[in-house]
Amino acid sequence: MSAEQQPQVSEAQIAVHWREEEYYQPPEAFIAQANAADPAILERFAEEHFPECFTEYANLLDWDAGWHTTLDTSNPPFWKWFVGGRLNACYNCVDRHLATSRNKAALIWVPEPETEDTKAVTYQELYRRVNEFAALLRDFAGLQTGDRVTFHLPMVPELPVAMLACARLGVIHSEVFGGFSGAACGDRIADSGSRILVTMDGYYRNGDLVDHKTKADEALDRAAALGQRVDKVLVWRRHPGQYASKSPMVDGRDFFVDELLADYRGRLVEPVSMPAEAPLFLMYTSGTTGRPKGCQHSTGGYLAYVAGTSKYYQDIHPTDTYWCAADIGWITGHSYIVYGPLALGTTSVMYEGVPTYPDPGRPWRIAERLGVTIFHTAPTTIRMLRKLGPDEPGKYHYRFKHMTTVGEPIEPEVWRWYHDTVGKGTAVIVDTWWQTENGGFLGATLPALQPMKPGSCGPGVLGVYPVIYDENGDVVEAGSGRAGNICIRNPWPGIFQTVWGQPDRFVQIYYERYCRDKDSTDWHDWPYFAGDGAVQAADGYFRILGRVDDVINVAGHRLGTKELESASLTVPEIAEAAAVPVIDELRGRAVEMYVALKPGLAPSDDIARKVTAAIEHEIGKIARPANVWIVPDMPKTRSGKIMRRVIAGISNFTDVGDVSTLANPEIVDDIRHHIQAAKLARGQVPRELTAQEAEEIKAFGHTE
Ligand code: 6R9
Repeated sequence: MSAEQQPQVSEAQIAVHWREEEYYQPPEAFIAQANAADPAILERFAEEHFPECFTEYANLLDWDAGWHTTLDTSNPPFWKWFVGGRLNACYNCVDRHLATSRNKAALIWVPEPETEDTKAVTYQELYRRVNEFAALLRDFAGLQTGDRVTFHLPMVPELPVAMLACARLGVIHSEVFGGFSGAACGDRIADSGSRILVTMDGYYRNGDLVDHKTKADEALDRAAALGQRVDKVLVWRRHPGQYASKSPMVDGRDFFVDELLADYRGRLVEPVSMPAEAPLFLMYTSGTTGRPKGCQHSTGGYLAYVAGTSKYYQDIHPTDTYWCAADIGWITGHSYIVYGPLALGTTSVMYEGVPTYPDPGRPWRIAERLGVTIFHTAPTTIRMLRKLGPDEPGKYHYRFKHMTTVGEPIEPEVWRWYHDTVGKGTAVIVDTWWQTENGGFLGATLPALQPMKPGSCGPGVLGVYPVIYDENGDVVEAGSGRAGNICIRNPWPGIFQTVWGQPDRFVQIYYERYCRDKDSTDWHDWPYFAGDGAVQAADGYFRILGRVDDVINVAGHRLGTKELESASLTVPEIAEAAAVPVIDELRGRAVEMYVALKPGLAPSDDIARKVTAAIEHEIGKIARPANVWIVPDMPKTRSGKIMRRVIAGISNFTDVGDVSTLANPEIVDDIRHHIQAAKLARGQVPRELTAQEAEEIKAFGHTE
């Protein structure tokens, strides 16, 4: 049969085989205290009550003016929530708690060095610090409502202080993950049009005081090259008064925040009453094509959504000590360290450093010492702690009532260790599936009302109605055992408003795929395309298979293949580059790069090292490839597209699939032989992949 005659069966339609996992019921003690313990809540959020059901979330906030329209669909898919309403996000997260909880800890910050004391920031103290910094941003930095400001801050209390200060002024913040490179920060400064950068001299990571300010200089150079001038760099010092960076302060441009603040002591700034649909922040994420996307989140809809989901899914009560061990530079930290928990007036723990520093008992020591009741982390961290300290949790006397997992699919064996050993069999687990674009959870179990099932996130959350479509837009029925593209049929308040400066891309990437009628203003015609493959069991629970586009999820961070490839191409010797995922026991996925050299050049370790350095420079250490393979040529289609699924198969020792449509099929065996021999020699042969993993590798790059 020639290639043309073969039936077109897409990867997503292939049946997925694995055994169904058994349910775990929540403990009675948990149910007795849960915020959502009455099944009537499921009824209140049933589809016939949409969109009004979300007033229940909005009513968790204080509004300066009520809304006249809960959901405005007049300009699809640019949905507007709570139109006419006005509020201030900072007021809701800080000021309104003063009356009852002035001296309660809002944040408890745990520095990485165990010799340094833990610091509690009370709501009163947070109020003071946020007001002073807001005054500085307004009067010294000249920021006004609607301006953008970029932060490149690590996990220190100064980060939530800066976020809330912006929220107080209606200034749009854009935090770049501290681990990202200066160049990556510069790209985001330019894209968002920020004139101000807020950074820090250094921070602790794995025992070292990392020099961070140097990245600001690279960031500004990059931003300038892209046409964006930064007027001021505001530098917090990890130890006020002592400068920890080797990078010189530039006169008239760089300023120490601790020195500037002396002029703003005790200053108060009125919270600016913002329209519900005013942007609150940007969070950049990777997508299928090169340029990162600035996901723009709203004030009213977003804050209502994270408050509601924090209450019912995180089960946060005023008496809880809640620790989300994510980074605030990731959407999880924005929604579930800062905005959600603080909107509810809880105590939110922040940890500066690496979970395994100085040993894998560290998180459990923190939990014991602070009396943490709710713990929230990612599968990559759970895997690492399980590998390095499988018995450590048993040595500490903490007691969690609730644990969350987020960021990647969790393997059922890892889930069970989390449940039995970390949770000591008495905590519920909520596996939360969602994305940067979504503001808050999309798929999860209501912990007291819906049983847990290892490896599945559960059904759609309250007021969110997911569906799986096949390539033709037909519904893949629950229980059919077939995988497809998971979509959300309806808008919800946490959905991002647009891609900053690129509204066409917003529509094209997320809505065009399954839109039924572009002229329709009925939301039913505009399903949201999430870009994940999934299967739905007969009970309605979803199991997420991973990305269907060319994004590699390393330890919960989405890395675009195009970004990795563009970074490699900054090395002058490189002619072509392709990035593929390899299954990695700890990080979920790791990156492998395949590069081809310009004609006449000989392969060398030096060139491979340059590629690694370029990726670290352009994106950050998180993206460092596990291997860089220099190959004579890439497997390509007749139209010249690199077939990533073929090289992904080689890297993972799986079937490379049909190569008959390649322009150069002979290259495949050649590369396979060379690379697999090298991996054998390096002791890097992966274990046998699960059905789910094999499926993902086979589907990688299927959009090509
Ligand atoms: C919050 C966040 C989003 C991608 C998403 C999916 C994967 C996230 C998951 C999960 C399986 C879960 N993902 N949570 N996969 N189970 N509980 O992670 O945002 O960084 O944008 O990543 O992460 O593939 O599409 P983001």
